Amino acid sequence: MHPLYIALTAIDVIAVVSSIGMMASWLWVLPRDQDAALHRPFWRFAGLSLLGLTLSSVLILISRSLEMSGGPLTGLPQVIPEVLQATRYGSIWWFRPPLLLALWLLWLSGLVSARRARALAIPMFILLAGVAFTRSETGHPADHGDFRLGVFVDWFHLLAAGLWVGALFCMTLVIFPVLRRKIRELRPDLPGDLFQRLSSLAGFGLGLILVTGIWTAWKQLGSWSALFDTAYGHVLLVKLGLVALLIAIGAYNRFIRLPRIRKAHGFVVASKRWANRLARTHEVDPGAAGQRREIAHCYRAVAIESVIGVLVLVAASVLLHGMPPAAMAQVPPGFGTMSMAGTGGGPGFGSASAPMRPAAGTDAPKAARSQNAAYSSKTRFSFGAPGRADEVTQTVRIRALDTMRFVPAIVHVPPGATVRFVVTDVGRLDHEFVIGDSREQLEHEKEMASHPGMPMHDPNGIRLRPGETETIIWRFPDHPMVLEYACHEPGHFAAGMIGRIVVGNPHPGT
Ligand SMILES: [Cu+2]
Repeated sequence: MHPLYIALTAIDVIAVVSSIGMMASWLWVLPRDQDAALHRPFWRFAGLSLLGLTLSSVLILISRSLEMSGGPLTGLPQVIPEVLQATRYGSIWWFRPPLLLALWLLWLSGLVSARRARALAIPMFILLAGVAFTRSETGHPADHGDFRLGVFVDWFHLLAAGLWVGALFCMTLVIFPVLRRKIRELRPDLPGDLFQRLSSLAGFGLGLILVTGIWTAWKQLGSWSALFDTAYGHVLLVKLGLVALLIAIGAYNRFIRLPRIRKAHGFVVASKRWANRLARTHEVDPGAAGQRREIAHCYRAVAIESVIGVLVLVAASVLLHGMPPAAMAQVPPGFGTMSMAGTGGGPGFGSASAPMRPAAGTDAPKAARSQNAAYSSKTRFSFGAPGRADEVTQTVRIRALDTMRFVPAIVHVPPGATVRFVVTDVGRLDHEFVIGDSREQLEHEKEMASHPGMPMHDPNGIRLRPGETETIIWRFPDHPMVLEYACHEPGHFAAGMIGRIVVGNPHPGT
C-alpha cells in the first residue's frame, strides 16, 4: 500500500463527495427565495468543485496506472494508453470524460441565471451520481463482476456520504461565509431555516450510510473477530469512531444549537414578552448581535464537522486500498500451506513449478532449464509458446500479493518477444502465475475449481509457495493481442488476481 495511491484515492473520493454535496445543498438546503444572494457564490464554488473532480479524475487514472504498472513515472506515457485500452479499470474510467464534459456545459449554462441553475440541478446531480458509479464499479465490490449488489450498495454509500459530508463541506466553504458577510441582507430566520434543512438532509444521508455501511462491513469482515484482529478491521474501527463523533456533533447542533438560533430570532417565540423572558432566563440576546454570534458558533461547528468528515473519507480510502478480511477468508484453510513437493509436474512435464526452492535469489538458469524441457514436449498455444532461455529479449519481475493483486498488473511486450517472467510470491498464501488469453483463463479456472489443489502441469503457468521466486519464459505471438496472467488458487481469480500483457498495439490508430 503506497501512501501516494491512498492520498490520490482520498482526493478523488473527496472530490466526488463534495461535488455531490454541492448539488444536494443547492437542491435541498438552499431556499429558493434566497437565490439572488446565494446563486453567485454558490455556483462559483460548484465550478471549483467540478474543477477538483476533473483534476482528480486525471490524477486517479495516473495513480491507478502507476499502481498497475508498478513502474516509474517515466513509463506513464506508455502505460496510460494501455490501461485505457486493455484493462477493466480503463474501460470504466472512459465514462468519466463525457460525464464531466456534460457537467461543465450545464454548469456554464447555469452561470447566467439562478432560475436556470435551479432547473439544471437535477440533471447535474444525476451526472455526478454517474461519476460516483465509476468509483464503485472499480472498487472491491466489483472484483467479483459488474453490477453486483455490492457495487450498488457501495454506490449508495458514496451518494449518502455526499448528502451528509459533502453538504457539510458546502456549508463550511460557501454558505456560512456568505451568511456572515451578508447577514443584514438576508431573511432573518434564514440561518435557522438552513440549519433545519441541512439537518434533515444529513439525517437522511446518515440513515442511508448506516444501512449500506453495516451491510458492506458485514460482507467484508465476515466475522466479529476480523473487526478486532485485522488491520482492515482496525481502520474500520477508526472510521466508525469518527462517524460516531460526527453524529454526536450533528445531534448537538440539531437539538441544542438549532432551537437556540430559532429562539434568538424569535422564530418560536410567540410574543415579545415571551422573548424577553427567554432572554432573561436563558441569557439569549434576541438582537442581531446574538444571531451573529450564533452563526459564528454554527460556522465553527460545521467547520469542525467538515474536518472530521475529511478524516472519515481518508479512512475510507485506506479501506478501499486494503483487502477485506472476508475475501481473504474465502481461501480454504490449508491451501496457503499446501506442499507440492514430490508431486510437481505430471509425467513428462518438466514444469517450472516443480522445483521447491527457497526465495533467496531468482536462480533463473535452473528454472530456464526446466522450462526448456517443457518447451520440447509442449503443444503450442494461440497466445504463444514456452520460450528458450537463449532467446530471452526482456525480463519482467512480478510480485504476487495476498491482496489478490499482481504488481505490476500490466506489462507491455513487443510482438514476437521472448520474455522471462520472474515471479515472487511475497505473501503468506500460495499463488499461481498462468499466462493465457481470457478463454484459457476461464478454462483453467473451471479446471482448478473441479480439482482444487491440483498440481500445476501446464507449460503456461507456474505455482508459487509463500516466499518463493519462480521463472517462466514465454514467447509471444508475432501479432498484437491482449493476454492475461492470472492466479487460479481458490477465490483468487474471482477476487481480481489478474494482470494484462499488452502485445504490441492491439488497437492501431488509437
Ligand atoms: Cu493468488
